[in-house]
Amino acid sequence: MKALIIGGGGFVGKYLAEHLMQDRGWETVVTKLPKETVSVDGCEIYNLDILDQDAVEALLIRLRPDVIFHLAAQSSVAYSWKNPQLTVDINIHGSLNVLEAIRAIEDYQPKVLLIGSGEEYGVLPKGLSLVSETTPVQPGNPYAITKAAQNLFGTLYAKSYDMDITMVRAFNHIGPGQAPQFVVSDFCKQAAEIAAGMREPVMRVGNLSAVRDFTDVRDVMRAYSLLALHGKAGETYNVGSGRAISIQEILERIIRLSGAAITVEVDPAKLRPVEVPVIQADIAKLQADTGWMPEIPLEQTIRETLDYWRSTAEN
Ligand code: A2R
Ligand code: GDD
Repeated sequence: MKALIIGGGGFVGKYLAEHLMQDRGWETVVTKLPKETVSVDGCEIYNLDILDQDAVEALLIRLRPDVIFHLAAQSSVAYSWKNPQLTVDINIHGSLNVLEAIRAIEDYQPKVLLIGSGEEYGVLPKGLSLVSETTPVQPGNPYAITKAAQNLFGTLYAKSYDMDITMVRAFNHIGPGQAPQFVVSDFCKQAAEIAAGMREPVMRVGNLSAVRDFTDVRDVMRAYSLLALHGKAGETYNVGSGRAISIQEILERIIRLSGAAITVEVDPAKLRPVEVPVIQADIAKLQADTGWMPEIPLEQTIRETLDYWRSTAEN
């Protein structure tokens, strides 16, 4: 099996490449942006900007992968409020370029995984706490709108052109190496720097009342490869833990694990114009079709993320 990871220069790309090569034994090729560096042993690497459809098509003709994992995105909800145009360009226009490039190649039918988001669901209808794939989407921010659009295009292309596309709605995934603009990484970095005496003992936070569904990135990678093997064409799958936890609780765990005396201050710049209060995945469909179960406890992921930032703070 030959796999191509598009947008592999980010957080998930490295974990996915390692998983596909080491756990699955698949030949794996990664694309990244020219400014990025990717170092995964044994992996072929190409520069690719998904806004250039000709370049996407040329690479696909050259490689003809059996499976394509489309990760490339503007992935920050917070930044999507600041630059909705760029978010639309990359997440909608860029994804369409990938789909159109595949369609333009004769006799080519790869499995495609389009990575969307649990954010697509937005504010839940009253009385509902878990979201399943049939829950109507009501995206509550620009990022979520772009991922909902990507999902609609994927569904449409699978049905209209008989393409083997499976859509994923990934809920919050975390782990060592994630950029510090995301909450667990952000809090762990601040805690590690406070413990190392590099900053005053004040943790700057955003909205602590939000409730989210967190999964270790390594568990999420297993779900992606299982979906590449068993996910149905034209179908959407939630990938999350099925458990929800408040950001307040996450903060308390990180402070406790850091062992430092830390006070907490809300930073108004970290509050978003609108916040979806609760996002929690119903993962019954994923489990029924793939047998996947999350394995890594949240406490372990937080500890390892804190250790990652501790070692960075020491160097
Ligand atoms: O935005 P950058 O400079 O960090 O680069 C991101 C890259 N990317 C692109 N790749 C090709 N052509 C483009 N025009 C383009 N624009 C951005 O996609 C980054 O290296 C990668 C996405 O990685 P992360 O932002 O680290 O996201 P992560 O956590 O790896 O999530 C993977 C997927 C995304 O579709 C998320 O929206 C979803 O999972 O949750
Ligand atoms: N980043 C950040 N920093 N978030 C904070 C903070 C803070 O100081 N304080 C509270 N939060 C809250 C945010 O308001 C949000 O409700 C929650 O923590 C998680 O925020 P992020 O970690 O920034 O992630 P996200 O939920 O906006 O988006 C991530 O998960 C999505 C899937 O649910 C990203 O990885 C997306 O790409 C992904 O689709």
